[in-house]
Amino acid sequence: MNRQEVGLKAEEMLNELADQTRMGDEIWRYIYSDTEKKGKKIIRQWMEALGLLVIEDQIGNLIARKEGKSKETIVIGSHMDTVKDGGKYDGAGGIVIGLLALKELIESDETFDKSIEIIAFTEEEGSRFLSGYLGSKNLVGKITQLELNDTDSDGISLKEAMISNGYDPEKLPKEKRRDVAAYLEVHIEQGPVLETLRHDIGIVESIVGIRAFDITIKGRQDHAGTTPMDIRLDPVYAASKFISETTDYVRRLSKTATFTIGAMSVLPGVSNVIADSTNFSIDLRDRSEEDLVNVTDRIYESLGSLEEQGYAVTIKLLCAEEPVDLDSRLSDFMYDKSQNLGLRTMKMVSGAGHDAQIIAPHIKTGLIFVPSVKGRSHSSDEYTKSYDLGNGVLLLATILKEMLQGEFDV
Ligand code: HGY
Ligand code: MN
Ligand code: MN
Repeated sequence: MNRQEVGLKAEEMLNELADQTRMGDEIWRYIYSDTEKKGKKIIRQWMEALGLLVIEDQIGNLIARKEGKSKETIVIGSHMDTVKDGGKYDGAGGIVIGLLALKELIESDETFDKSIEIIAFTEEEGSRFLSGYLGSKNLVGKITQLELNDTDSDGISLKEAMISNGYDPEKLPKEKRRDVAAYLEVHIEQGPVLETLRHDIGIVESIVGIRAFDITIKGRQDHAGTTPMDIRLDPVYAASKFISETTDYVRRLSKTATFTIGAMSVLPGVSNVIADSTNFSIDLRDRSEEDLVNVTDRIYESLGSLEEQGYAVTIKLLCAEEPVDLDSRLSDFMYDKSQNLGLRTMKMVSGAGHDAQIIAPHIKTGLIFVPSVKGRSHSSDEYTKSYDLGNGVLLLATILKEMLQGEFDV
């Protein structure tokens, strides 16, 4: 395989997918959006060009399959959705690398002991439904009422969105697929470690746990000029104090925890009015479940004390994923394969969430990182060099060949 050529082909495919699925000048694909539908058409063409049988599952994941001698299946893939104003590589990079690795294997005309599927998962990011990871949750039968009742910014529930897009919530599986022997995902690192340490490949050993909240603090709307400072119930002031105190607390508690307020709004949002309410998101992550619980308790405590001061506080827990260790035998096997290919390889922890994290507790899972230039991601500056995309294809094809031929007994 000519790594450079394959890497350039991957880059060309990612450019096409990005350019065809912009909303205005932003890349944004979310579940059942027109841009996701357009993206699916492109990915389906790529899958069908490999001669694969392509179907959609109960929630809208795109699944392409090549039968092997046995029904036991190796699944590869990643997510086809993006964050709002996202990059070209997050998710889609793993789908394209998977397709090009599969193309190498199909062209080598081998018949495989196991079957193989490549899946383009929907709504990993949760940019429409904040519970997120919906496609991979469907693979393991973990879509519950919590997800089905989750509502988007227009108040439409996932259940209603499924029905209006022709999917039947009643048909969602209640348990994991029994025929999947292993899941492998290639993903951009979305951080600076591989580039800084000048490595080609990261083999992920564990993925941080995540807690996502939606918080509303309601105070008392008043005149900005005539209301003395000491009798105000200003929700923006209360929120800012909570955010800075909790940020400092997280910094003191752990070197690996992250606490992010990515979205914030103020109502009625007028400069000469003390706000009625403020609404904001919390994204809390750490590799230690104990520290996640510790900070979560602190969040409830701090916001609870605002109620005693007269504020009304609503806390919605949107997503709670535990830290996950990936299969060590599979990681060791992938590490060795990567080293044998002459790729500078290191083991690492993922600070980003992935479909792999949802699947890992139920199915043997491996996660491979390729470098992100300057560690940038969830931004239009996201970039991975074609050379590194080519390495991802080479490594995945090498690993898959052994797994499909039963030389690595999953
Ligand atoms: O938020 C994350 O880490 C992932 O991109 N969903
Ligand atoms: Mn992402
Ligand atoms: Mn991702």
